[in-house]
Amino acid sequence: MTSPQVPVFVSSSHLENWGSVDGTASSDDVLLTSPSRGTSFSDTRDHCISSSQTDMGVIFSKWWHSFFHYDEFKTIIVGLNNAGKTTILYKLLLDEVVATTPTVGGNVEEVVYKNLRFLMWDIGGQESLRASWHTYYINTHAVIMVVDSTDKDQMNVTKQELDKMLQHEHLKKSVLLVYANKQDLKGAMSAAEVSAGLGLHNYKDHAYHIQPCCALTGEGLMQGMDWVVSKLEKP
Ligand SMILES: Nc1nc2c(ncn2[C@@H]2O[C@H](COP(=O)(O)OP(=O)(O)OP(=O)(O)O)[C@@H](O)[C@H]2O)c(=O)[nH]1
Ligand SMILES: [Mg+2]
Repeated sequence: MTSPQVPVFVSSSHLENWGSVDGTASSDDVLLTSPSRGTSFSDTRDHCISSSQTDMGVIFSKWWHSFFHYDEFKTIIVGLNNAGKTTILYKLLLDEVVATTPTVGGNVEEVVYKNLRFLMWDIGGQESLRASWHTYYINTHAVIMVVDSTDKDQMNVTKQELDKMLQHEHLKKSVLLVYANKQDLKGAMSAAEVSAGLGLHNYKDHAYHIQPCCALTGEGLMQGMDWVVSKLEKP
């Protein structure tokens, strides 16, 4: 396995986690608007970065952005619970595997990759949260759907969620990247099998790409992002 390419620059300036403390997923936990920038984590976070790191990130990011201007692209990371969304988000952001717990609400981070700024919304995939996914769709440039490639039993559920999503008017112009995750595990479906299971060839109105990956090693993650960049730079 080759080691993953590290993003050109990552910023931890825009770190926030939202959700309830008791772990009970509820649509009331979901914010309709972007959380304010630079807020330090609350105790509900499912990974650890100190607030001083966050403050330093804010200062550095402001300085950085005073010299360089980036376009910003909104990206939502969706998929069933346990698919690996949060692991992928923080692997992209920090190039580290963080310990996760099921996300209640979500995480939002800013990742700069190849001079493009991505505001990435990682949305909890528990069943009770899926009904609220649509509240995040507005102004989305890219949808990243993460699939646990070992979870054959739930492919149909994932397909139904994807069908529903892509019919939503706010996602009409979004590009779709599917990460066929957990390729390191025995019995994982290949990208072609995941693609067939999701019926991706039926999506005539969306540019899509399926990328096999392993969030733990990072293998495949950058290739997926390269495709997103190519589509957003030259639609
Ligand atoms: N073997 C293996 N495990 C992975 C991989 N990606 C994620 N995991 C593990 O899968 C579990 C779930 O990962 P999360 O990132 O929390 O999943 P999630 O999609 O954010 O789940 P929700 O927040 O509940 O929606 C964790 O134990 C991860 O370490 C992978 O590529 N390979
Ligand atoms: Mg999560």
